[in-house]
This record gives sequence, C-alpha cells and structure tokens, in this order.
Amino acid sequence: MRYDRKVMRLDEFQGVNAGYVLELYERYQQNPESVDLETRKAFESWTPPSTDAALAQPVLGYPNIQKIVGAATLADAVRRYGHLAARIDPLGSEPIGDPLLSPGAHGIADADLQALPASLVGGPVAESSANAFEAIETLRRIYCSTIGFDYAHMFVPDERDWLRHAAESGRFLPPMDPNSVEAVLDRITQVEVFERFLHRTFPGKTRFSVEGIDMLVPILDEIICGAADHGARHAVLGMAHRGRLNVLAHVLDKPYAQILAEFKDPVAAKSFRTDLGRTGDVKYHSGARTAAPRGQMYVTLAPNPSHLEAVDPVVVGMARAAGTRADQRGAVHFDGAITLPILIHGDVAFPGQGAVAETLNLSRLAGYDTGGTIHIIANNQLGFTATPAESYSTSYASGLARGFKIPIVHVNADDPVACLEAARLAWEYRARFGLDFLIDLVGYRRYGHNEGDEPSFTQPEIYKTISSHPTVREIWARTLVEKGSIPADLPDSLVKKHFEVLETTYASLTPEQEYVPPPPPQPPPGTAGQVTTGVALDRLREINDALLTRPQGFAFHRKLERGLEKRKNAFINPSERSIDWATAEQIALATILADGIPIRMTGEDVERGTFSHRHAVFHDANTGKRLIPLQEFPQARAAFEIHNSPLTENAAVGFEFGYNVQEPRRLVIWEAQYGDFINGAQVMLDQFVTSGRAKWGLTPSLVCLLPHGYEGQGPEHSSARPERFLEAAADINLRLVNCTTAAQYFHLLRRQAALLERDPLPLFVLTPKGLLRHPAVASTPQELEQGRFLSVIDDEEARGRASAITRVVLCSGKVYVDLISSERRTAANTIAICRVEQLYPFPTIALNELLGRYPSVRDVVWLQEEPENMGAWEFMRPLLDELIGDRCPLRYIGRVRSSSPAEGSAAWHHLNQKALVEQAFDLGSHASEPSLVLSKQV
Ligand SMILES: Cc1ncc(C[n+]2csc(CCOP(=O)(O)OP(=O)(O)O)c2C)c(N)n1
Repeated sequence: MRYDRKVMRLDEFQGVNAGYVLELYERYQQNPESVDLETRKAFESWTPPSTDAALAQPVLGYPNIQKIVGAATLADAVRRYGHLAARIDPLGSEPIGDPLLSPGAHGIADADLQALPASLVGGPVAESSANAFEAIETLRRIYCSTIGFDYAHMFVPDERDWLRHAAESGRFLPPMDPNSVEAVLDRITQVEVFERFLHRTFPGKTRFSVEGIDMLVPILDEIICGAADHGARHAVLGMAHRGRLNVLAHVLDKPYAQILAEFKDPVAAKSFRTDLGRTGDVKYHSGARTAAPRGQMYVTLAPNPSHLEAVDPVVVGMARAAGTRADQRGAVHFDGAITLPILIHGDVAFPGQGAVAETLNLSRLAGYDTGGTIHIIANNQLGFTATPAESYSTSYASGLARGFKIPIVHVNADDPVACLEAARLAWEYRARFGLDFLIDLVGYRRYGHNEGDEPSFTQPEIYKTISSHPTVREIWARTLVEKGSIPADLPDSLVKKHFEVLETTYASLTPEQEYVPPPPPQPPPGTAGQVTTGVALDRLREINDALLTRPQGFAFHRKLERGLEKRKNAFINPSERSIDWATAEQIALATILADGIPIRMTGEDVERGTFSHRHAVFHDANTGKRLIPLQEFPQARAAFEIHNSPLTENAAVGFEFGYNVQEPRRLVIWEAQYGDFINGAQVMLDQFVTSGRAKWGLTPSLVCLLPHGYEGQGPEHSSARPERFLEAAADINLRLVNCTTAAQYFHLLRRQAALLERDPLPLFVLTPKGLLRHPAVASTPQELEQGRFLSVIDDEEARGRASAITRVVLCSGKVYVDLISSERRTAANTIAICRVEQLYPFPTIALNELLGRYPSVRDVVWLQEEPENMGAWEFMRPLLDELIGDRCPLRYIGRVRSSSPAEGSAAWHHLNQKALVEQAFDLGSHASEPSLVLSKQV
C-alpha cells in the first residue's frame, strides 16, 4: 500500500475519530515504535493540521486514514460492547446489541476492512488473520458468542490489557482431548442424575434444583483445582439454596447416604436432641467441609440462613482468617494466595441485597481484603416469580460489580467450553492480580422456585420454552457424538451408571443410622466462674511500662501527653483509683497477647476510639507515621491487629463472625460507634451469632462492644438495645454484660480470652460513654491483681447494716452511678443499691445469695433507664419473680413504655433521670407521678 504526503483536514474526522488520529500521531511522534507498522508508514507521509488555517486547507483527500480510523474504532467497539451482542441466554432471547458493533457506524464497509491490514485490529487475532475483516470477524466470535467479556470499566491498564489478551488469545480455553471432554460429560451427567433421582424418589420435596445452571459444578471444580495448582490450600464457599445440595454432594463430597437420609426426614428427626437446645436446620442450609482435600485443597461451605446474601461477609471473613498468621508478636501476616473465597449469588439477590455491596466494598481494604474473591451469579433469570425487569435497575444482574472494578464474564450455561474458559480465566486473574472476579452464569430454572411451585402461573411463555429445552448434558453429549469424540452409547451408559450409585445407596440406608452430627459438647457447669483472670502487679507494671516506651524521635500529639503521663503513673499506688476504662482495656489486651492469644479489633474509628479515649494507634505529629504499642511491647507472644472499619454494621459484624468461627483461638472484637447502630447488623446477629450454635453447631466467641447509657443524646445515641440480645438468649448461647468498673471490664476481657476454647460464647458488652473517665468507674491496680469478674456486685456500704435494709434496688450499668452519686444516697440508709453486671446467663446463684443477705427486705426494685418495654426488665421480671418467691413484692422503676428509646431533649432527659433516682430512694407512696418515669409494684 502506498501513502502519499498529504495534509488531512481535521474536520474530515468527526469527534472521537479526529481525536483518535491526533492521539495516535502524538504517540507516533514520541515513539514511532508505539504504533504498528502500517500506521507508522501512513504517518511518515502525513502532515497533521496544526492551526485553524490548516483546517481551512482544501482536502486533498486520502480515504484510507478515515478507513483506518474506522477499523480501529470498530475493533475497539467490539472489545468494549461485544458482550451486548453475545448469545448468553440459553433460552435464545435476542441480545440487545449495539449500533457501534456494525462497520457502518464507523464509516466503513466489509470491503474496506478486507483491504486493510489485520494489524489495525491489533492483539493476538491480528497474527492469524489475513486482513482487518478477518480479524474483526474473529473478534466477534470471541466477544459476541456464548461468552460476553465485560471489562471496559477496568481503570488499571495492566488489568485491562491482561483481560483483553486473555480473552483474545484463547489461552484459557479448556483442553478438548477425548479424556477431558468425556470427563466433563461424566460430571454433568452426575449432576443431572442426582437431581433426577431426588425428583423421582421424593416428588414435590424442596431441593432447589441446580437444573438449568448445571455447569455450576464443573465451574467450581475448575476453579478449585486451578487455584490449588497455584498453591491455594483452602477454599471457602458461600451460597444460597439454589443448587446447594448438588454442590454439597459433588464439591464438598457430602455422602449421598447422608443427603438421602435427611430427605427421608423421619429417620433423622428421631435423632435430634431437643434437650441440648439444638434445632438443626433445613438440609439446604447446612455447611460442610471436605474430609479429604480436593486437588490438595480443603473446601468449606459456610452454613447459610435463608436471608439471601447474608453469608457473603461471613465467607470473606472466614477466608481472611484462614489466610492470616497471627502467632507472632507484631502485626499479622496475610497471604491471599493460600485461601480462596468463592461466593455464589442469586441473580435477583445480587443487585437487591445491600450485603452484597457492603461485602464488595471490603474487597480492597486493609484488614479485610481476601486476595480476591471469585463471585458466581447463578443466574436463572428469575427470582421466585419476579422478572429481571422487576428486580434490578442495572443492565445486567452483575452491574454492581462494575463500580468496584471487578471484571465480569457473562457466560451461556449451555456451553460447557465457554463456562470452563470463564472459570479458568477467573482463577488465573485472581492468581495474577489478587483481586475479585465475577462469572455471570446465565441459565434458566427448570422447575418453579422450588419443586412444589408452579412456575407457569406467572411465566407461562418461558416455561413453554423450558419444557422442550434440552439439558446441557444432552446438548454436550450430542455435540461430542456428532463430532465423533465419544461413542454414541456413552451418554446413556453414564446416566445408567450414576443412577445405579444412587439407587444402591438409597436401598442400603438403615433407618437406625445416625446421620445427624452431634451437637457441640457443653462445658461443665461453672466453667466461666472458675477462670482466674487476675495478673500480678509486677507483671502489670512491666507491661504498662513497655507499652509506654517511646520510640526514638516519635512525636506524640501535644494533647495526648498528659494522658500518657497519667497512664505511666497508674500502677504506682496499688490502692489508688488510677485505672480508667481505656487503661484497663489496653492492659487487658496486652496481657492476653502476652498469654499468646492473638487479637483482632475492628469497628468504626476504633483505632482512636469514638470517644477519643483508646488511642491504640498513635500518629507522629510531624510525619503521620503510625505507632501501635500493642504490636511493639516485648512481652507479647501473639499478633495484634486493629482496623478502622468502613461504615457498615451488617457486613462488618458478618465478617468478624466469619473470622471468629474460622479461627476460634483468636480474640475477635468488634466495636459499634454507638450501641444503637448494631441493629444495622440484626440479620447477622439473629441468623449467625446468636443462633449459629442451635442451628449448625457453631461455637462463636465474637465480642461486641456497644456504647450504651442514657446521657441525653437522643433516641439513637442512648441504648444498645439490650432487650434484643435478651430476646435471643436461650440455652446458654451468649453472654450479655453491662459492667460498671474498669476492673470488671479488665477481668471480663481476660475471662473471654481464657474461655475461647473451654467455653466459647459470643459476648456483648454494654460499654460506657460519658463514664469512660468518671472517677466512680475507675479501679485500683490491686483490683486487677486480685479480683475476678463478678456477675453481681453487692452494695458494700449496705452490707455493714444488712439487717436494717428494707429495699434492695437492682440495676445495671451507668444508672448505678447516677444512684450512688445522688445526695439522697447518704440519708437512705435502709436501701441497698446492687448491680447486676451480667444480664445473661442470668446469675441465679449470685442473686439468690445477695438477696439472702438482707433478711428485712420489704421490696426488691428493678430499676432501669430504658423504657419499660426495653432494657432488661421484661427478661428479668419472671426470673426475679421466681427468685424472690413470696419473700416480698417486686417493683419496677424506669421510663414508661415507649416506642422510642430515649428523649430527644437533654433537659427532658435530665428531668426523667432525676425522677428515676428520686423514686429509687422514695420509700413513701409509690403512686405514679405525671412523669415519663414509672414506679410500680408488679
Ligand atoms: C433477604 C431475603 N429476602 C427474601 C427472601 C425470600 N426469597 C427466597 S428465594 C427468593 C428469590 C431469589 O432469587 P434469586 O436471587 O434470583 O435466586 P434463585 O432462587 O432464583 O436461585 C426470595 C425473594 C429471602 N430468602 N431472603
């Protein structure tokens, strides 16, 4: 081809095209090698217009430049928008396409392309094509076939180029040798036959069949084995109901016998032990772990509640824990290469449920990233009865992932080759970049939402198509037979083989066999009470000094100096009330680390502490450099990590729960900004933290610190809603504590750490806000040395005159300080103010002993700050009633029933708080006053 020297008129190339030519030319000028040979030749003889005058030059006209640009922009459009024309729907719906995918939109025709070199199109396809037309056709086969590469949203050129090359080189296409293709056929036959067998044997029983997206199982095989080849050692899977039984059977190797026994149900039901507080769960929610590694990799499927996508943060938390080493002093070491989280989402749940966005938002954050999570949308194009148009505003179900710069591959679930290519691409990308990847596996749902559901009530047309649509096994078998890759009778013999395995297993089930795993053993009664948590004073001093050691040249913020100085002297006098809440916490954590137990602590602004009291991380005032004393002190024998979390409660609590159950020997602490906000994580609490034991035999020990207390800060900054935890409390499934001194907090944290293995339970602590620095909350060093956690604290002053006490006021938390600070306290010498520090497990023995010390008591009061329908009252009432028996009446003092937890006005709050205290000391008439505080006998 010859190129004459010409002056091109810029307006010959409209908009993008003109810019594109000039950009190419600029690149060429800087480095002629940066453009391909043909373009280089063209530019050698071309003078670009540099001024408006040049634009006004007559057109000498050389059409090839326009065509060259057209070919290049067409190639670009196919790469960017080809997925819009890809045939990814097995049911054959027309793809929406895009006008830019036709040559006409770029001012060229097929004949022009045939006259242009393939190099204009670039990439690997250029090498095997005779001209641009052929190269574009090959690009179309790649980008617009049964796979849609959706990666134009990637911002990092390296990632984009890698994906482009991966797609166009075809280097991740699966092997097509006879053994490999037969192995795929065998696998999808196994998957299909399993569902058909269940369908036939248990007609109408819910199993949420995988049929329509059967390729999910071979995709998982490919990802897991591929990642294992890259050195991964543990895959953690999370998925909802759809296809779960199939994945349990074939990816987790859950024995057919167990699955079939669970279907028979009555056999299993006999073996449940209701006396142990175990409810179990439906069969399509349970988790499992492979007994033997698959491809040198252990696979775990997290148990899953019905709440769609709630398992997502749990799984990434588990994977993070599995990849984290924390057994040495200092920071933790995370290696994403050894652990692989895989999340299987529903196509309607993925865009609809906020947990997904919250989980994706964790993916690149320090302390949360997993080295890449592989997401698969099990896209059956329906959600129960809802259509995509009713379910999401994004173009694809996967749209949300674009914002997080996650590459997306849409793939037709009826094409095994395309599906396996997508799977190989996923793990290779993850191995290369350590980032998330998403496969949108587009199939259909052969039956209704469940197998008892009639789908044609709502989707008559789709189900007409589905009823005559062949299965992927049939399609693949036919393809292979037609190609002569397998003998014609092989498909049927494989079906027969897999049916026989299931039939034999079913026939050999023994009704008596125990298929249900036993519940976790309960620790011996009193285990928690026997833990020693005191630490010798010398040791406390040594550790405190070490924590306060200043690294050479580190400039602490001026305003923190006084606090540091105070802390330095905190352990000098054993009987001085010099230990405040933050000191107690830091020294407790330090002693736990010195005992060799790693700690992970997260929450919004947790490094400094919402109330500016913690300062677990210092920032050099001049350089901003970070200093974390708990990672530095020499006595530590385990790692400490602390991270400010993103602004989430749901995913944050889910993540920490997952981390905790995966690595139960580490102390995992999450702190709410204010306790109220934990209700943003209500699904995680209800579905995982408090019921995981009864449903799935899990033994979490997550600690949640929840700032709580009525201080006039309004309805959302007062209550951590203890009533919610008490409502969920049963069968010893959690600990709820509202402790009032720094020493109690110290012993509580140490006790929790000591019980991680012996008696693990989630711990919810209602922590102070205003009281963090209050003298009444401060403790002495001696109390850290000699004490232990007390579930109930008697009134020491009243005990000296026990026989004169006529009223015992029981309360919990900050309101105790309001009571003892009242001027009426001194005069009220017949009243004992006692603290219930642990609300659950209810301290029956300790309270009984306490009441027994006051023989003249005439009424026992439960006093709380919260409204009557909140706080601990409704939980306490029957228990206290039983405990008190007919000794005396039980009285309630607290705010009246209310829909809102607290007053919006500080003045109003103070009035009510004052009324509370007055009524506690009022031994006269108990008639309720016209106030929002209620005193009543019950
Ligand atoms: C949080 C939540 N809301 C509602 C439901 C009830 N529900 C169960 S399945 C389903 C449809 C899910 O559709 P999709 O995500 O596409 O998964 P599919 O069942 O089609 O596999 C709904 C609404 C639920 N399980 N969880």
